[in-house]
Amino acid sequence: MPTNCLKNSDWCKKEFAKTDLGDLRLNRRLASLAQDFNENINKSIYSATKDYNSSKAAYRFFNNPRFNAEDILEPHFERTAERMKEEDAVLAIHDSVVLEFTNHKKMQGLGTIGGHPINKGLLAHNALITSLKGSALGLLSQEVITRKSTGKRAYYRKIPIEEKESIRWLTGLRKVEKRSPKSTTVIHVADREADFYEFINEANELKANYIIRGNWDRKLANCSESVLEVLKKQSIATTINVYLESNGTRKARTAQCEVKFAAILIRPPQYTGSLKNAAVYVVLVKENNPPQGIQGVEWMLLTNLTVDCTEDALKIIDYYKVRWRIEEWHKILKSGCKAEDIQLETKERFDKYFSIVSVISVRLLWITYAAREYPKASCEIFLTKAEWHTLYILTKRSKPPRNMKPFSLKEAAERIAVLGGYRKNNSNSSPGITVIWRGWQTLQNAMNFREAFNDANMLKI
Ligand SMILES: [Mn+2]
Repeated sequence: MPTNCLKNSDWCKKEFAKTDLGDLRLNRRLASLAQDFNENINKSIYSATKDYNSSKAAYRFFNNPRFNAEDILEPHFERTAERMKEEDAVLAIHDSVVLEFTNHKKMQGLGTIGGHPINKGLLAHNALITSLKGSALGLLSQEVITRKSTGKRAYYRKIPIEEKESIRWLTGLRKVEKRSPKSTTVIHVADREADFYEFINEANELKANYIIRGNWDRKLANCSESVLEVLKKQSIATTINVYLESNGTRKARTAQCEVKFAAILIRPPQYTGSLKNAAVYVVLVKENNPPQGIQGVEWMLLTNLTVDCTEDALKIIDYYKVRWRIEEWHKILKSGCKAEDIQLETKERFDKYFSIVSVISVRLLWITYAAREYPKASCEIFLTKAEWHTLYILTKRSKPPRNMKPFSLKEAAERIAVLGGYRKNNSNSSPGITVIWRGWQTLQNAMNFREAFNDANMLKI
């Protein structure tokens, strides 16, 4: 259990305590803005701030050219690194999320986002640190990018990686390696987008561990076969059940998959020039009998972690499955924080706003999964006494007994989720991220009422 968790209602102050924006007032403004957004995660800047003056101050803060989004995130990166020190090994999950602002006609600094050329937006590339089991410890890198249209593919291949958009994956890798405590092993995890030779090469150069999903079958350096041809000849190591969450296009289901693994040597594509061959382990997860008309699971996982036995292969699969956390975090940013609805006129202003809500939403992700990883821990690691008392009253409709002990983390998360519409249907189920952020918002509203009634001397609880 990380003892240096993001704690109770003071956590905004603590998380941003080491902020140095060059002016004390700015540092304080940041902490109070973070507090406002934390209490109003789905609201506009106007309605999240307390009054006209504070919303004016918020806009002034975002307009201030003397600091940038990375200055805001710096103290959070440091806190994340501190939390990492308590783990022997962690995952650094890298991924990009598209933020669409097509209807924000006045916003400057937008780029293409794919699809129709009329669609405009930004691309946020992040590295989310989690425990090996998937509790979020924080971010260690964030970059918001304006995409340019890339032109012809053949030409694009030839330009050096430093000028390509995919440089963001290397930048993320370098930043995480630089900011990580030396005592903690970091395993970088990414989806198919990171399957390009420069990424694998860079990880090897930095002596960084990676697990990425292969995007295509390739010929090997030391024989005439391809990766999949080599795997075809391998015997099945084991069979596993993979639970697939529902997403926009598929229903949730459990897929029965066979697992194979092999050690291979891959070679750089010609256009990269003089890069060295790379020794890689490949783990294949392939669904046996996918339902009719549905494309079966087929993950070709590439890693530089040693895979000598079935146990090693299963570990790689388990770590890769945690990658899904970053997709859930994207969901909180978009559906929970409604980051795409925010009205700011330039990319620079948006970047600053985005860095703050990113930190807040990572905490909600942490609550969701810490409750599963450490169910018996006290809820006081993320709720104040007033908060869990209020949670008791809201969900029990009665007064908390005297000398009542704080809820366990699991029970508190479940009660928050109930406020967000969660109905437990079997004893093994745990609430997901959507009901948690909705419930969190309800609890924060209740805290506001409670404070107002207390201030008005109309309520003593
Ligand atoms: Mn992706």
